[in-house]
Amino acid sequence: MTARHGAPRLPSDAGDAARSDTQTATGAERQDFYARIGHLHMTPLWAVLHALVPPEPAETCVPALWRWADVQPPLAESGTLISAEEAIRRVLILENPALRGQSLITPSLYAGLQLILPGEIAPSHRHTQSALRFVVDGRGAYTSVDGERTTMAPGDFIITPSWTWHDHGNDTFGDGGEPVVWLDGLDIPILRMFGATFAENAAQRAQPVTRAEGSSAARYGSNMLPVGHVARTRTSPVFSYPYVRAREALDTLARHGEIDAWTGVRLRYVNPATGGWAMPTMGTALQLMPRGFAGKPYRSTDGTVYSVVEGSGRVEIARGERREVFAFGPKDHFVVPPWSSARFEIGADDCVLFAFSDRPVHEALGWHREEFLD
Ligand code: GTQ
Repeated sequence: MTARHGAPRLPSDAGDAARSDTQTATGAERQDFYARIGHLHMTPLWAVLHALVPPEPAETCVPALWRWADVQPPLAESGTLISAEEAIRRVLILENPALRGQSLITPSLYAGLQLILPGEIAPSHRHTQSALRFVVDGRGAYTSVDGERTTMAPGDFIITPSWTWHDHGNDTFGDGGEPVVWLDGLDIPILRMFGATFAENAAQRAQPVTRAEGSSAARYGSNMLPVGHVARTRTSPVFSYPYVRAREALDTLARHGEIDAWTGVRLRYVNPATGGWAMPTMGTALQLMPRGFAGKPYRSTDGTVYSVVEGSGRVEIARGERREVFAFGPKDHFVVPPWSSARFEIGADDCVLFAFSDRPVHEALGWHREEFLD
């Protein structure tokens, strides 16, 4: 900075300029200046500072509910419109009403409902995005990850780690064959933001099965690890977390009365090799709230997607003056935006919810915040 120009005296925001006792330019002069620096692809910070650095998170999306009764018929209809083979992935994306056309359920998360019919194969591919599956309806479909199949049952949580080959199929036939629907959660927006999206199709439609079903569960998911195991990634080597076991754990804790006033009984899915979240970018949890539970409001910086497994209730989602109440039941999905509070009231049966968010990212980078409100 030369003496001729002097030290810059920038008002902290546009409003301060009026109070300044030195200079300043007229509105027209400023507009002219902005236009001139605009040609240099520059813009004044003071015009946008308040929006860039707000006192608390701006509202970037809205609460939304997808009722199974509304969603199931078009999902079934999609099965008559296109095959899994042609679609590659036959998914109806859950789009936040405030973010239509962007394949976003929150600014950082993607969610969709995927349908596989008996006899179908969704062909093998891999991508840098991580995916989670949470089985919503039907049983008997499978997903193959790196040569090992996992058969799906309602409430199972299954992981597709970044850059692993995966195909989905459903070889249940005849009377026993069922359409299977699961919730897909992917970190698509996060990788998009970082410019790190890569994908590849496999040569074969379905990858060869190279390991017996249950191998990963035996090796990593039995509260034991192979001696000498070294975690090479942050993703859990247990790629299927069956509902029966998770449900039993919640039930035992609930019966012993360990009910948190905000969340009931809430357990997170863990990577046994690190103790961390099961996936590096998406945190997953299963939550039981007993019948009649009337919870207190909770909010956190991680916008959260819920899949209702059992029971029914109401959730009040609030942010400032905005307040919305959704009545929900089994197989419904809803989203709680970042920094909106959620308060649950549970009906006549115990309620189980699956939840996922980008909390591991917030925690890893040191900016996660949560509030337990009254
Ligand atoms: O199953 O691989 O919902 O690649 C979106 C992108 C599912 C998948 C989605 C995908 C997949």
